[in-house]
Amino acid sequence: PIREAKPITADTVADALRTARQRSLTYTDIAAEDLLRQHSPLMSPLVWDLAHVGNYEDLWLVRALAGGTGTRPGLDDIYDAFRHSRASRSRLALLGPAETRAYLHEVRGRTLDLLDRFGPDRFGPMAGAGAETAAVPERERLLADGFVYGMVVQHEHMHDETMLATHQLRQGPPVLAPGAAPPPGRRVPRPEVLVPGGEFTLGTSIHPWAFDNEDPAHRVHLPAFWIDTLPVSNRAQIAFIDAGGYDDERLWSAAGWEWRQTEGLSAPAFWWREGGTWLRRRFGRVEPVPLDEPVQHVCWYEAEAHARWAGRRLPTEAEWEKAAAYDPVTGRSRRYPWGDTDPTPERANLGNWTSGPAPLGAYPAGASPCGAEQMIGDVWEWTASGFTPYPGFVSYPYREYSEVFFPKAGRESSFRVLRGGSWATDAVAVRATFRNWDYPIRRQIFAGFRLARDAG
Ligand code: AVJ
Ligand code: FE
Repeated sequence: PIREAKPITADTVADALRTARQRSLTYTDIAAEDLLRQHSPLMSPLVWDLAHVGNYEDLWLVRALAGGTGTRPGLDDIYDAFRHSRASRSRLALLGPAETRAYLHEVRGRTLDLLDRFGPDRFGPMAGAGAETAAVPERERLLADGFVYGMVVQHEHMHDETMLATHQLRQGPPVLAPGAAPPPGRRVPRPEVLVPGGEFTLGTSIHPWAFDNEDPAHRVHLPAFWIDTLPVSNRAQIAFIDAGGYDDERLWSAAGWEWRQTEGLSAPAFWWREGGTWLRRRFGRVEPVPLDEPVQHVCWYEAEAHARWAGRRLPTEAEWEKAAAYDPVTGRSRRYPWGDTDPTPERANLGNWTSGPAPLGAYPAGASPCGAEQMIGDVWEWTASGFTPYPGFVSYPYREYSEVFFPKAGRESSFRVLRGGSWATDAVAVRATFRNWDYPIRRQIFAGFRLARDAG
């Protein structure tokens, strides 16, 4: 296994918990009515997300480690994502904003007490792996390498990103402070890069905080392919629009065309044209669409149509991961495109540092071994792949994270895999092996795409 650059200690965990909580509280530091409102049928009221992260922490840290009935028994039903659809959550007997913050504070107090009891000495790396792990008592396994703390931290960051998507859908004047200016873009030396054919390792069996769906690592052979150095730009999406791409049925799959017709899709979400200029609304602010920025708020069907128009295709998730992480010199996959060290603001745009994607070419230091850039951060990238288990997948520690989203045997997935994280994803919640998924119609997420083609 890779030696962790920084050992995972109680302090590292406490810091990570604090950082995630700071985000959650910042995104919910708004008027009570804005927290309780259903801003879109696609999203939960923000106060539900907030209490849900506390409930998850209570389940997976307080109760899983210490036992007992929980910090506030009786809340599990309301905050169980599988029992109530997002659109129905505003009608539940939700905790109010002040009560929610008090609940989170109480749970966190218990978590920090537990961190003293189940401290770094309990986080020894998993002794052995595979078959042996079955013999490890459940709590020991949850604690190895701080896994369960990592799971809870990443879960909170996922909901923080979800809350940002809710903020983007919210009508009315801005309530979030804009972020820092991103680094400037630049023209890249080559528009596309070649990934030679051959085997590489997809997924991970050794990342201490990876989710079950990234595991097990396995060898995959891919024929040679070309992939774009950068994600598709707003400029290219406008060219697709101007070429009549949204009105040309031949470019769309049958399901995609049906959705395009039903929804009247004609541009990415949050865009409109005024005179000759494309404008967009971002978190309550109106601005001209910047041409040299990755396009976002497009669904998978739009990405697919654009790719067909361009005479290209979306990469599979295996292609995406090979382009992002495979190092032909060492023959192994890196944790991130640039190596195994944690993301920094020089290498990737993550964590809502900039409150939007950076211009294209802004991260030469984040290039992967094959020369692809901005693979981590900026925009989630739709891939051609459905969300299916890797060979030998075993659900851990709970089926509802991934397994229930996998298709039944012999069926196709209803979801498409997204890779690489967005500007809104925290650095701790993404890596080259990380797999996200959503329905091919979804546009409220911070997703764009990158094009590929066979090397013939
Ligand atoms: C991995 C982003 C698809 O938001 O539905 C949050 C993450 N799982 N709570 C989602 C998740 C449980 C999940 N995605
Ligand atoms: Fe959740």
